[in-house]
Amino acid sequence: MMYRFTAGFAFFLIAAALVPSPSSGQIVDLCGSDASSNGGCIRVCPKGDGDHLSDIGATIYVTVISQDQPIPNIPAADFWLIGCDPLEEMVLCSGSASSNADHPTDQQGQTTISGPIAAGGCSDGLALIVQGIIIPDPDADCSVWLCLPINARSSDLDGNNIVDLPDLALFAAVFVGGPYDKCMDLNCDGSVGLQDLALFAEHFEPVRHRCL
Ligand SMILES: [Ca+2]
Ligand SMILES: [Ca+2]
Repeated sequence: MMYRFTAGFAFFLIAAALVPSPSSGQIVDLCGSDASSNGGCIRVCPKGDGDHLSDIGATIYVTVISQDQPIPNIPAADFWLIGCDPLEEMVLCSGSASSNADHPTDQQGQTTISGPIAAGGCSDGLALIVQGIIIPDPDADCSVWLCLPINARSSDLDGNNIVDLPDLALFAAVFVGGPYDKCMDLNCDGSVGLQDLALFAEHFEPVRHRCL
């Protein structure tokens, strides 16, 4: 599933970074923006009916800066989240609005992201994209992505954005004594047990849990 973010997607990110924002006429300053969250373990689902970030106390607070000036009026739909590590990817539902901001940026360039995330797969840490640009970490001289300490887990274990029998087979293989797999540890408590089975079952409805 790691290949769902392909070279084409990377090209899109690069191209977007070179284009001034249509909403503000400014280019987002990669090294001036910031985001924070208390972090936590969030259950995501392709249908977008998993946890809300606010439910787990992990609301993301964002400030978007360009040329040392805040950028107001960036549309809520211009924000979305991806997994920090492309090798263990959280697979977003294409076109979903479920990881967008709560509202456009205000006069201070600030907004929040507190809703659910429509996705499958698994990721330790989430990175934030604003208008096609991945926000870098200001505490690391912007040399790496800013990685928020939010671990995403989904019943869609194979990341094809459907929760169905192949996902159940993957879960069962670990549940009955297979080696620990953090992606099956749906409550992020360090083991795979009955609580994880219950969480898996909540979203095991093959027909309903496709991307919207
Ligand atoms: Ca699946
Ligand atoms: Ca667990």
